[in-house]
Amino acid sequence: MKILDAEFVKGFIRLCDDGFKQNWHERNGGNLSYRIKQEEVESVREELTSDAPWQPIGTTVKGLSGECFMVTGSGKYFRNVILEPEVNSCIIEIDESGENYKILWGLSKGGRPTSELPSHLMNHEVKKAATGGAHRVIYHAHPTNIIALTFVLPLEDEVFTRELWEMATECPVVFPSGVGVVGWMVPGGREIAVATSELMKKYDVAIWAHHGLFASGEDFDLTFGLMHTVEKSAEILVKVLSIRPDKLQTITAGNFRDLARDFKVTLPEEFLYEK
Ligand code: 2HA
Ligand code: ZN
Repeated sequence: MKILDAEFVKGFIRLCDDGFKQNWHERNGGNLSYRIKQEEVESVREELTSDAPWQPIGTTVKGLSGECFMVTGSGKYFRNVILEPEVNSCIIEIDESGENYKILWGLSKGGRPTSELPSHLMNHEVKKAATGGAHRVIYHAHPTNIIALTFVLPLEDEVFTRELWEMATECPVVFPSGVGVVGWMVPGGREIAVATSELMKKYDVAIWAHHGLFASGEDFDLTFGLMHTVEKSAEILVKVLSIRPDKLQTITAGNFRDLARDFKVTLPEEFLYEK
């Protein structure tokens, strides 16, 4: 099969376009990676080449050795992925040691995989282990309202989770484990990758203060939907805080416990503190 005919490639491209249309990807902002299923790799094998050199990832992901990923390119624009996927994205393979990658397809006019490759791969490693292999997508975007909130709310998991949950009844059902927050750090390196992947052991969403958001999920719909839900909730909170600094009424801790019971989700008590 041709790579551009494969369902996973179509899903990857569609997410990039949807994200751009949401205004989450100014210039080259954001990046996306998908851990390709073995049968999907085989289905497009005719277009993969193995003569590119191994290059260092910048961290070690032993749990991903031999895996292949589709990833956006460093410095590439999300809005261009739909026009020229083979120029703006690539398929890479991880070596046995988990320390190097090799490009098998794409970036046809040159370039490297996303500058956030260490964070993407360390998140994949954690999520693969934590979900028995179910999670396959890691998505980083720059949604305006979540970023705005990182200037006015305490950078604490408990505060962000509770405030976002309160903004829409569906939120605790969509992200019942909550959201984690990383204080401001230099992006692109191993240090922020370690901090983010540590949070991903517990959460499917990690906020980077004054920068953006990472979301993890089983497929493109769930991962995009998670990003969308979190950012929509942040938008409501920004509007509420813009109208007045306090709420006249809200969803209470007791309401959340009732919701958890009826919707059969577990909501950790650490987020249901009395205010
Ligand atoms: O420019 O979003 O975090 C890509 C990024 C870096
Ligand atoms: Zn970014």
